[in-house]
Amino acid sequence: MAELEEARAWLAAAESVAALTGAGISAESGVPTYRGAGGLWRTYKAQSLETAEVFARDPRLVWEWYNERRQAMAAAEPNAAHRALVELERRKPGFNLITQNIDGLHDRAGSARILKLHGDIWRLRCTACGAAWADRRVPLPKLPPHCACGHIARPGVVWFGESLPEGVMQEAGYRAVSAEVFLVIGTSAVVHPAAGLVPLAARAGAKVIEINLEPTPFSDTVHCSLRGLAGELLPKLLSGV
Ligand code: BJW
Ligand code: ZN
Repeated sequence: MAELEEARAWLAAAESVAALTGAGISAESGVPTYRGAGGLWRTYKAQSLETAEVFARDPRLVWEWYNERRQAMAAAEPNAAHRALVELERRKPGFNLITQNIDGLHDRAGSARILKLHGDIWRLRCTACGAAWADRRVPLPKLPPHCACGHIARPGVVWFGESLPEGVMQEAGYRAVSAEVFLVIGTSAVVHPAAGLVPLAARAGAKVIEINLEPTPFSDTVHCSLRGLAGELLPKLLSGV
């Protein structure tokens, strides 16, 4: 596969590498994606539970959904693609991982520097005082969970219409424009502002390498679009880099 060889050469020569990951990187661990075949949002019910409005109306209902997803994610193990990015971080000190995922599998694989654009399902945040904390209990003993101040806590994730965690997008933008090679792995690249990092990196001169089972809005314009499973292609791409 000449394309893969060329992409590997770009990676080998680069000091500054960044990756943007999406739900597809965790699909082989058994965590469902959002869109596409088998995606969570193929059912109307799931998507409608991931909004601030529904949470305000019925926090228990929303928490039941998140509690189920936490159980499924806790049972999942990081796969070869997560592990390949840990190895890349070890070999390239200038590597930066930007993820849209909330499942914590990059942390569990051992990646140390992770910019989480859409939060983390293993963190909770108070709806009143803004306190935030880690809670990995599965299942949560009482729904909805409460903050020490007495108010209801919400999942520490970002829903549509909400701002991304402060400073994280700015740093991700900086990493994208500083990268010589920008990997885009397992994301449909339709959710903004995350998707905007792809053209941002390209305009700043990065070689953009996409790995996805299906074409995305950027497949025709990236420098290299590899079609297949992240857990197979990523270790191949990074071997010997
Ligand atoms: C494989 C594979 C395998 C499968 N190997 N590949 C600019 C333009 C247009 C709209 C907007 C804009 N700026 C903001 C917006 C609005 C909105 C937005 O983007 N809307 C568009 C969808 C139309 N964005 C927001 O609201 C964001 N906030 C924001 O912009 O704040 C500023 C603001 C506030 C108020 C007003 C205006 C501006 C927030 C976005 C939050 C996203 N939240 C979610 C849910 C997280 C919580 C939860 O899970 O419960 O994040 S949505 C969901 O989508 C989740 C994901 O992180 C995100 C991206 O999905 P991802 O990762 O790409 O997954 P999939 O399923 O879409 O794709 C999987 C891919 O993998 C597929 O391509 C497969 O082919 C592939 N694949 N198996 C390789 N084995
Ligand atoms: Zn509180």
